[in-house]
Amino acid sequence: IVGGTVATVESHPWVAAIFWRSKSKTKVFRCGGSLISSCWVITAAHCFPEGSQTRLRRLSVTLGKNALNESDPTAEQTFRVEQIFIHEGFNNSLQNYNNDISLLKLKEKDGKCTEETNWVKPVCLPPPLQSLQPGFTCEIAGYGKEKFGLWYLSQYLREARVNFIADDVCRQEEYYGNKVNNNMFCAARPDWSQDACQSDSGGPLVCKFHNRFFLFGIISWGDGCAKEMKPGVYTRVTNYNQWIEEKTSLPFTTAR
Ligand code: 4AZ
Repeated sequence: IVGGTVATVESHPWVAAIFWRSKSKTKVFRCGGSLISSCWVITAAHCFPEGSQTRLRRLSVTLGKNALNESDPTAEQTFRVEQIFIHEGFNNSLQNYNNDISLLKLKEKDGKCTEETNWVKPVCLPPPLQSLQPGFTCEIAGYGKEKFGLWYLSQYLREARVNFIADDVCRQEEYYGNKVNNNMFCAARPDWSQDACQSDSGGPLVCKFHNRFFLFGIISWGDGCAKEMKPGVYTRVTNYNQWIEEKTSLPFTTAR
């Protein structure tokens, strides 16, 4: 996160940290994610370049994490991954980030996955095709870089505010032209001071309605970070309600 502030996980209790156990047994941070129900975390597809060959036993997911390199047993809940679904339409050999969405099923421990606490709580999914007004302010959070090209990640969870940008604006040549399709949307600070950055990907863009947070975007890509006319690009979650229901067999979009 560029230009944001340190956040507590209590204010983003759905934030997931996805780790990969390297050959030398160290846990390497891979991506952010969001808890959408007790056993399911949603993230970006490009977090798994190995695709269907991803070795699940190397993955772990921690919820309730404030500091990336310290553990807090009171707040944190860590799980292995039982199943991974990478969107069938994701094909990054084209480097186009279309359908940049995936789901991780957490492996139960003693018959359950996450337990709701002050630090761990799922986010709501917005109704299908629910749109946002240009200029509407939402929040992003992650453990990613505070500046593009730095060699280290943030030590703490950080948050920033970005505004939804109209599709026709983001498709102008000076922005991203036809690189942005309907499965994506753009968001940025009007003064370009805050943005997601490297290793924030997979993490949440949430917007507040009627005092609840809804997951509208998954941090996906961008040209650099906090660069003028180069907004962050997010997976448009409202295009995927049916896909999510299909994979998780959970009804997310019935009346609430
Ligand atoms: C990345 O590499 C990345 N400024 C994520 C978001 C943005 C740029 C890069 C948006 O994970």
